[in-house]
Amino acid sequence: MSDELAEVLAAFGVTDPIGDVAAMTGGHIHRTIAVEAGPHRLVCQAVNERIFNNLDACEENLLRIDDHLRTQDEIRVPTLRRTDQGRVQLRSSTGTVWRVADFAVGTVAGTVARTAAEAGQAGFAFGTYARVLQSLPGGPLRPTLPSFHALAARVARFESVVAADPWGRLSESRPEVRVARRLHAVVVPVSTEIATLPTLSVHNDAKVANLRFDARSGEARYVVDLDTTMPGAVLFDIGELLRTAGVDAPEDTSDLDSIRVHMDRAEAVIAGYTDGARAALDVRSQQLLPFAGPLMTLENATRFLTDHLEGDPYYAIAYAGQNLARARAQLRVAEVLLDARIMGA
Ligand code: GN1
Ligand code: MG
Repeated sequence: MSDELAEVLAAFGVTDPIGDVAAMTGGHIHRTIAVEAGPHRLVCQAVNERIFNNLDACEENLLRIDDHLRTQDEIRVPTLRRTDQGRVQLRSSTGTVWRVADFAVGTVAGTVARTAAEAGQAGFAFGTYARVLQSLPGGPLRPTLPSFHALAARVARFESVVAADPWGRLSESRPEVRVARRLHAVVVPVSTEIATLPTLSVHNDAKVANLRFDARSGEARYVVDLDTTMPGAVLFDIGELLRTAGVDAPEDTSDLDSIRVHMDRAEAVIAGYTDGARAALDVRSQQLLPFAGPLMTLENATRFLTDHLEGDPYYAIAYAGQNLARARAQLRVAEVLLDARIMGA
């Protein structure tokens, strides 16, 4: 591993001796490590190619986003190191694809929002990101994960896994399957309407954990995890923000009674987002807004439950049953967000 790291860092122009190496555990998909090398503090990411199997689309999008965001200073993204060939992804001699970025010194990772101010910051950051990307030269970004937020297709897949029950985990998951189906009946029809809204370049994974906050001021300064930035509806990002900033329970909490919507934070998310985007929502998005949080949350819950039933091939887990715990908690979050009928202030 350290030989591989040295090889990768050298290709990205860092030849100093490697010091501390520590795992960064926030994400569920890639393997990410913080590395010190001489004066450099770096974030090295081993790309999960099973999931991101269109590396060309990722490469092209990341280069375009990086080039464009460097022309302004309203919102930052981690500076990606480039090889001599100008690439941001490199396959090591052992076959893993790596990216290397400079660590955002003076910032801390987000988790969930704990105050309305923090929720507003999170909304503002992702709204600003979407607005700045509207002037991206060269046409729309490429879809890196096609049909990423197509709930109906996710539900079809879920039902086929329930029918096959390949790991014999259905019997322990029956209550969750029942709740998921009840929510699917309500939310899938709305999701097909949301799918007809205008698309622009949005983040598509706009959870608070994909932001980095200034350690002193609390300002949301960096948007991270850019590989799903591609055409999508603004409501995808607002919905994901409501899931993670309107509710403050950990994603896999077993304390379901602690899950409730903080309306002040939910309203701050929406106000922050539209401020950052410098645009009010269009009429149809405004009408569908109460479903944005339930849609994104139910999509996540359905994916977690599918993954549990399939033997956890997709999301990294820290303990047996974590995907079922995530599904159970997120189903409750979807219910409370649906009941809250969030319309914005
Ligand atoms: C994954 O990579 P990470 O942890 O930021 C997932 C999102 C889910 C999220 C749930 C490419 O995001 O879609 O909403 O977990 N990313 C991908 O926390 O599937
Ligand atoms: Mg992430």
